[in-house]
Amino acid sequence: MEGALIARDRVGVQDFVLLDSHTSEAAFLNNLRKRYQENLIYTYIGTLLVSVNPYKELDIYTVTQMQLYRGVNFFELPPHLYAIADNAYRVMCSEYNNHFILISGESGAGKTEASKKILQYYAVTCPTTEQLQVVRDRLLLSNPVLEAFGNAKTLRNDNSSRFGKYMDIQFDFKGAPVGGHILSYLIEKSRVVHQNHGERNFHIFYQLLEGGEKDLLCWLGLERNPQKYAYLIQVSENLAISLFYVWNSCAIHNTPPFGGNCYPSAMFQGRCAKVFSINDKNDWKIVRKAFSIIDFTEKDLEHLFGIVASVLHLGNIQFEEDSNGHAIIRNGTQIKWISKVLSPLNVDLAFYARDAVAKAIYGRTFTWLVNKINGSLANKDSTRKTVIGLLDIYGFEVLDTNSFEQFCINYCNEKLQQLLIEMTLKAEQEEYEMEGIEWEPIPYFNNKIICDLVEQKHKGIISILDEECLRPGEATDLSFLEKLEEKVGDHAHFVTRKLADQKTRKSIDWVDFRLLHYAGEVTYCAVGECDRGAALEVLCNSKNGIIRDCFLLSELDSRRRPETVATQFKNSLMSLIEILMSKEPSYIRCIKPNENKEPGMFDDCLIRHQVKYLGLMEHLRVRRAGFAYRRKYEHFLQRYKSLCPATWPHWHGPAAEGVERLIKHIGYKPEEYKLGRTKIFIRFPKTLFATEDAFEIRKHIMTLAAIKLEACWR
Ligand code: AD9
Ligand code: MG
Repeated sequence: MEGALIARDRVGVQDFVLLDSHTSEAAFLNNLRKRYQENLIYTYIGTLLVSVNPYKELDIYTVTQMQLYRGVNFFELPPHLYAIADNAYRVMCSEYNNHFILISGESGAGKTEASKKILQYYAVTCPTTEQLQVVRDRLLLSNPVLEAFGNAKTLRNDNSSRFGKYMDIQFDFKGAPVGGHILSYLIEKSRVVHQNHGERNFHIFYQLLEGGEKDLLCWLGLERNPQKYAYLIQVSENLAISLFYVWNSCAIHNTPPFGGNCYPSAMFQGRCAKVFSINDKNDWKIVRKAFSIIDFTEKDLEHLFGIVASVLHLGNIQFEEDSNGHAIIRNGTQIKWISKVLSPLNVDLAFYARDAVAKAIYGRTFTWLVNKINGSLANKDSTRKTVIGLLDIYGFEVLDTNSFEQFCINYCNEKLQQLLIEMTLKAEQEEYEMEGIEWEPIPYFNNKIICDLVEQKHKGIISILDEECLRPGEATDLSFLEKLEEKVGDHAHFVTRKLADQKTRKSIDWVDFRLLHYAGEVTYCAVGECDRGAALEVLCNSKNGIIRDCFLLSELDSRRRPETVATQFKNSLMSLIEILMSKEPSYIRCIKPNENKEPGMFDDCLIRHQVKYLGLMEHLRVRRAGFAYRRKYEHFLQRYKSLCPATWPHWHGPAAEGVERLIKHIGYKPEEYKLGRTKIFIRFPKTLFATEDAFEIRKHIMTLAAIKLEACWR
């Protein structure tokens, strides 16, 4: 990790490493609060950026500000996202390697805003040509489209990402952005058919109804009023299935996965079509424009909006019982295929299957959308490119009712916390050991134990879930819970509700279990999810091109046993971690200052909790106790060799010896550095700054000399 920092702020310190007092939590919070109250929302811990959501527009994201940070070592200016972005970019250009910026923090902490601001920074400051403007615009405009389909108002965040996103920005050898690629992770499909009170469905539904042109709505058979659509507002009659394993299993079974269990009765939808902070009408215009730039054809859009409308229509289908106990459609016969497909079911199951179809359609359409955007961002030329990846995932969340999706979201956050620990705390300490540098180990909480609890082969929760899915018809909520108890019951981070509510439990409580996550305790309950069901065949034969692409006939082959949802998610996270591990990291840790989305309000208790679980104190201790910078001998020598006559222009011996000569010549004091096996370790930022300044002056002199020489020759 390289870079350089110095305290230049008037308020507190801009790098926690420079706090005078010992590294107490109180001092840490004081500094964060003092700065936050002055609208200084960014502070460093070494090269890691801590950001506190201001919940108001600040004047620090202008083009002038961007230009200010461009090409400047980040110690020279107040801490900023742009400094992190610029540092990654500069190292990428000079060392020609790949980078990623991991943005983490809980729901509403400011991750998505940060990632958009970084993308804008690259769009404005990187070199470009007229031809490349198109790529730049597409990169930027992929955001409103994906947000329309993948974000929603939740209680915690009016624009909450309900999918995980990793975006690679590809740069050519001149440092111009020439393409991109997006990986998306598990969109929260259950939101399509159900939202908690005070929350909304995905933005696109409201945008289409509010902003959609009259003709378009007419063609889609939609009315403008969201209150008309069951999936957007009303008390739904759909079912919550108590089987935990159902979450996962239905990707592999074609039968509705229950029988004889008890269901909670009505579930309440969001009931909040209008949100003060959201202008659906305006957002619709932005999304429409974005579609045209990202190169969607009219046919694509026709199909896409057709799907959005179908989901709304689907939600309005009501069933009633005929004399045989079979479901028949109550309100109209216009969607005959639905009744044909669903009528062998009883009414409860028909509602369930209806919702399952709606979720499956939406989920797969989202994947189609990402692929389509990727097609338009793809760079076809085969010259080598370097990338900067931006990771913005859904933040850790604890809701009143936490289902499979929260389980996946929180597991994903555990994995990223683990990555950060591996790449910083653990890696840092191991590096000292490997390099033979004396070091007093700093204790820290390693959440690997929780990741293992979830993902370990044969023994982890996902494996147990999968096993249950192999026993359709036999597995029940109880058997699943008993399996969990048997296999992970005495794990320190696992508690079942059975133990907690011994007396009061009803059978439905039995599916509750609690995980003690790194960021807090979460009780998970089960809500069913059926991906497929009997309607699959109809969907495979649909006239809508997108639907046909999304539901392939080959899926009807019953010999194929696709992976369960949880296993798919686990595998996609594993490959994400692999992608990240192969790149140079930068970290942004976002903090949510209060639960009310209120500007200026610094809730000590809430922030202390985040500082704790994000491991910021441990990070600071490791940073303070250790060496601020380290560099491979070869790289250090290559960069600074012009500062010493013995190493300039070439040093022929081992790089380590060259570095020793070099630092002796420029006067490093013994307490300022240590020499490891392969790297030089520099304790204080100021030592590196001085060297960097000397290098800049030297470079300047050499350039002038070269110009003079050239003039003489002419
Ligand atoms: V979630 O896990 O997707 O639910 P995020 O992504 O961490 O969450 P988001 O970036 O969406 O949170 O920020 C939430 C809201 O805080 C935004 O909609 C803005 O209103 C507000 N916000 C966040 N960062 C900034 C900022 N730098 N300046 C001004 C901000 N407002
Ligand atoms: Mg977000």
